[in-house]
Amino acid sequence: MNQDVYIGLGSNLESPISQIKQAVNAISKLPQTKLISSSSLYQSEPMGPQDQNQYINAVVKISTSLSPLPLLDELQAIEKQQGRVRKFERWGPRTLDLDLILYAEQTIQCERLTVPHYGMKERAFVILPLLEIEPDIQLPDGSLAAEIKNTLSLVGIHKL
Ligand code: ROI
Repeated sequence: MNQDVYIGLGSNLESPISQIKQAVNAISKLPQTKLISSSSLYQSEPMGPQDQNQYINAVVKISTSLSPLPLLDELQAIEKQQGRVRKFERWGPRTLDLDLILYAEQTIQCERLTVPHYGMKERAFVILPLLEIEPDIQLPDGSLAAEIKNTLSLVGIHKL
């Protein structure tokens, strides 16, 4: 069965704009998957340690028959192909971060994966691009992304 899935992309190292474009292209080629839409790119101030570059963020919508964990494996393989090195530092800089933010209307809690993404309601760099491609989207708990946006500071983020 095909499911609508939203993926958040972020990069602040090694030509972030190219990293994001390359990742969207790689996502569009995943097995059993169709790219439905992709947001504009957004430049955003880092959340977390401030001694790192600004981020480029985007969200894409796919339709896929991959189950959540096989899809997570594919996304982590793309991160690795694009030179992501996992560091011990929490919230440090990264060449590419691919987050499974929503998987249909499912709530998933397991060791490797929490869906919806645990931080998405606090992150303008997820909510703004998500709303751009899906203005009416609702989270599994019934909250509307459009209402979440009203609770967020939009300082330090702009569409490119
Ligand atoms: N900050 C911004 N602006 N964008 C991100 O994608 C991002 N990703 C992260 C942390 C380090 C929390 N900060 C971020 O993982």
